[in-house]
Amino acid sequence: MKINKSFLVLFSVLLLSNSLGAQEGYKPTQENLENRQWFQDAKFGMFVHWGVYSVLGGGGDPGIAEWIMQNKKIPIKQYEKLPSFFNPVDFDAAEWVRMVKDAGMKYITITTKHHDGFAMYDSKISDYNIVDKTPYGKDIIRMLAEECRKQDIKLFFYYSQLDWHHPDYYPRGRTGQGFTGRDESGDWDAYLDYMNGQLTELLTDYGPIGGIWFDGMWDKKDADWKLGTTYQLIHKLQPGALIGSNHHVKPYPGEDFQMFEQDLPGENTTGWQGSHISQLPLEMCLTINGSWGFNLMDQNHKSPKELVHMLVKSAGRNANLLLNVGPMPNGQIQPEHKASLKAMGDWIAENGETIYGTRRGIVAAEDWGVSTQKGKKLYLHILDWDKDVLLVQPFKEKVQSVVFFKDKSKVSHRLDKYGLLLEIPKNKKDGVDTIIEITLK
Ligand code: H79
Repeated sequence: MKINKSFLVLFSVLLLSNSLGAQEGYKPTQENLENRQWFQDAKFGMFVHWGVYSVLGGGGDPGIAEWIMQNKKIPIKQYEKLPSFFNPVDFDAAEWVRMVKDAGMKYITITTKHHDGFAMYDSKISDYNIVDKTPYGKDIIRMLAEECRKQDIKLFFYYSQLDWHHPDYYPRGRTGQGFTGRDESGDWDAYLDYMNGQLTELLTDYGPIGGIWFDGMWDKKDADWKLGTTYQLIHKLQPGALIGSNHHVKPYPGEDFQMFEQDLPGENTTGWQGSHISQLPLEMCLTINGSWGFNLMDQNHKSPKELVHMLVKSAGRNANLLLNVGPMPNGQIQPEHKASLKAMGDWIAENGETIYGTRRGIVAAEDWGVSTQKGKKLYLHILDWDKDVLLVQPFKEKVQSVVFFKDKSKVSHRLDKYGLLLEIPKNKKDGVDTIIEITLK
């Protein structure tokens, strides 16, 4: 009996430490639930990694960008010179948001503070911010927030819990150690207060926001982050704001969506992704080349076709695509990336009906492609199939009609116990995505 009891105590302690004090018993408000639905319907957003690191453009290394402080072991004293070179005179919020709309994207998620600890907004509780430390001296987050409101685009804030600059981020985690030059001491609770203070600024001074996109908790995954306090604070300030965290493990109570970095849900090519797929809205984030922040040497641009395929494959797995660009230090988006976004917008203008507002369809993702669905409309997206017939199986539903989405011409098909056999003649194939529209009975 005694053993059982202590086992129970141990078990609940383990449970508690596992969820790191997250917002246990959290019940999302009606507004939050509606926003989750909006989010799932929206399908496509733009991720922006912009900070004083952008000035260095990776320092000639195609594999380095927003991590340059860590990768090149730049002490804080030296890194603090960077803000004085950050002067994005060509930044035009209206142009960015226009570009986002033309790409068919419905929201923007932007770095308000990355791991380097530099605030890209007018923080009052730290002068390590864009207004106080750069010659530019303007709050780009405010400009963007205003423009997003004008053009009906939702704005989400990326916020790094990990901080390579703050003295109280102590004990240190896996990164940002001795090279930063910080004293080997600090007050963890003071750091959490600071972080909650910045989040309070972001959630009170910029109007209604889409949500908070956390990153960096993995740096100290066993620390007591007091997530419950932070998540409660956010949900109190803006109950409709969605919380997600890129901690690479199963979502904690209080989170409203789950994200996957550089991988489709369930895939783990990066090697650090958890395999758990929750019932929450899902989002995959992806670099448009190989870098998050601006990198001068990175020529690894994904083609428009690859990008459309990622959007479609995400949708077919119930996930949004958050496609990242790293703006240049002058405030412009690289022309190659603008062109790709434009190409995606052109594709979506034709085919958006098969993406927006859909969910993963009844046909599971296969090597040939995926399905999306809205009510009785089932869309098969054939992305990679060069034969003239395709057997979709299992397929148990009755069908009313089967047509090519593009021209609504009939698709010859046979439905039997083996599945749905489709004929796709060469002249009906599309180089990017052959979409079959099935109306179910
Ligand atoms: O903001 C972008 C990146 O800077 C950030 N997340 C995206 C959205 C990012 N940080 N780290 N990573 C991406 C790669 C993660 C590597 C990890 Fe590890 C592997 C984290 C934990 C294991 C190696 C060991 C790096 C940190 C510890």
